[in-house]
Amino acid sequence: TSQFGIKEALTQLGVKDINEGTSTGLHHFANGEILESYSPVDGKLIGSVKMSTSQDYQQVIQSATEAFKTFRLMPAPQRGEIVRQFGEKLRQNKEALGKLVSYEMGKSLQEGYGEVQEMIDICDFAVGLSRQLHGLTMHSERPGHRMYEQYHPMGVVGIISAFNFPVAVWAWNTALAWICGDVCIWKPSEKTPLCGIACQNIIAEVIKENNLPEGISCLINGDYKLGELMTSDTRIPLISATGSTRMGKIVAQAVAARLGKSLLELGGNNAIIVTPDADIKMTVIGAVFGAVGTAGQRCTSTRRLIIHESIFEKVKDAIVSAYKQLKIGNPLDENNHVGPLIDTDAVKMYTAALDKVVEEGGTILVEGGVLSGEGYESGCYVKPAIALAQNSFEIVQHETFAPVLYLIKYSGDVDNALEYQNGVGQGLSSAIMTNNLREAERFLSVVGSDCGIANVNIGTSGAEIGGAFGGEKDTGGGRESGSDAWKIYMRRQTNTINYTTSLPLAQGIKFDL
Ligand code: UN1
Repeated sequence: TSQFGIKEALTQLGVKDINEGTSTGLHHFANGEILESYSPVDGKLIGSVKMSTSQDYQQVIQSATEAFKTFRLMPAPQRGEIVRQFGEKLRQNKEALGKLVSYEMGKSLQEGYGEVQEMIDICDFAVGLSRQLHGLTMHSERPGHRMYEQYHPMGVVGIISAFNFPVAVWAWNTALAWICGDVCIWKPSEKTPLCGIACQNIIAEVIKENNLPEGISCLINGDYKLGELMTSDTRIPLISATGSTRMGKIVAQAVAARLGKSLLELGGNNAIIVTPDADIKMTVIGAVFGAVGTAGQRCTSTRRLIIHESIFEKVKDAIVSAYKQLKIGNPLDENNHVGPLIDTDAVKMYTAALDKVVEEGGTILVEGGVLSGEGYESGCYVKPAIALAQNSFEIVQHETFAPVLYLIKYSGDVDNALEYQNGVGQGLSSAIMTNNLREAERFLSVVGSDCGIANVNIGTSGAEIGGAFGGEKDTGGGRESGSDAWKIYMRRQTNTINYTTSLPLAQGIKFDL
């Protein structure tokens, strides 16, 4: 891997030393066991980090709470300036961080860079937003009264993130939380701890250069037990969690039990509806990237293609032949389209899904399989597969985090396709490929897609940061990133001011003393 400059990237990001036992300092309280990070690219040990104990956790939460006391006093546009500097450092480190993401997580180098680009974009967005944390003013029903609302910083935000976007999801949360005046504690996935250290090193530099308290950005590595400490902690008013629906339900219940707020980004089961009026060439690009990009490990990955029977054969043949062009291999080599899955457990789930779809009566259209031999030593490389299936199959209803695409045939009008599209537990992303205005508008209407994201003539993955990102039903209902997603990071206060010499009551109530 040295030919791809991984060593240099690790050094630049200050991650290399972790392997030699030195702590990053800078707010990384870690006195627990060692967590080793192996690359799915070549199966080699990249480095190891120390996990945080529950005592470490107490120290972290304390310094975060302390940091909040001063950070909340900084004017929002000045907090924006901190985030602007963070975005600048990300630009300087884009190549190194993108490489680390690709090497530790296994996504293609292009996608690794793309992930860092999402971080930079959300910083830019947040900088502008830092001057636009607007509340409304209302006309009071009482004379000589003024009513308005304001948004105040809320406190410590807990971020629990997944392996598949090991750096961007943290940035979507922190960039907004910071301009909102909050401080953050991040527990990254145990599968990508070095990405977490690298990010923490970058922001720690900015914090230091500006003489701000370190507790503004805290990092803790560890397993679900650390997550439990966070979710049950009343000192963390908001928990933002990304991961499986199973995990989200546990988090949601723990946070709700103490009436905290949670922002959940959970599983997807995303479909593209391909109608008789679809542009086939565009459909193939959107569907293939959606299904095999990130080796099918995005929550927005395309899992189902719902194709009209009149064009089924044509679309199927075009997609099957596109799959023949796919190059599977080291994701750091830009000639390859598909890298490895995150680990061998993920490979097992992939294999089990393919067995299951056949067991349920599906037909394999593009054979899957685990690759072995030179270049595939990690055991994490699999062939993207396609199966003809029914929407009602149990396995089709289930989100398998792997490149398995199900083709489903529909007949009649677009409502029948919509029934399939909406006929799953999850509600994250959806798309329709059509040049028919009526079908497109039907898809976007109240009786159309029930997902948080609904696209026309675009695939299901690769959302821009400017929109609110998230989904309904089993996806958890949270919205992150653009639009007004910032509001969840602040507490809203309604203020009524009386500038008269009498005290009229609302609702016309008379109360004379
Ligand atoms: C995820 O998979 O957790 O829309 C997030 C996309 C990316 C984010 C995916 N912007 O595919």
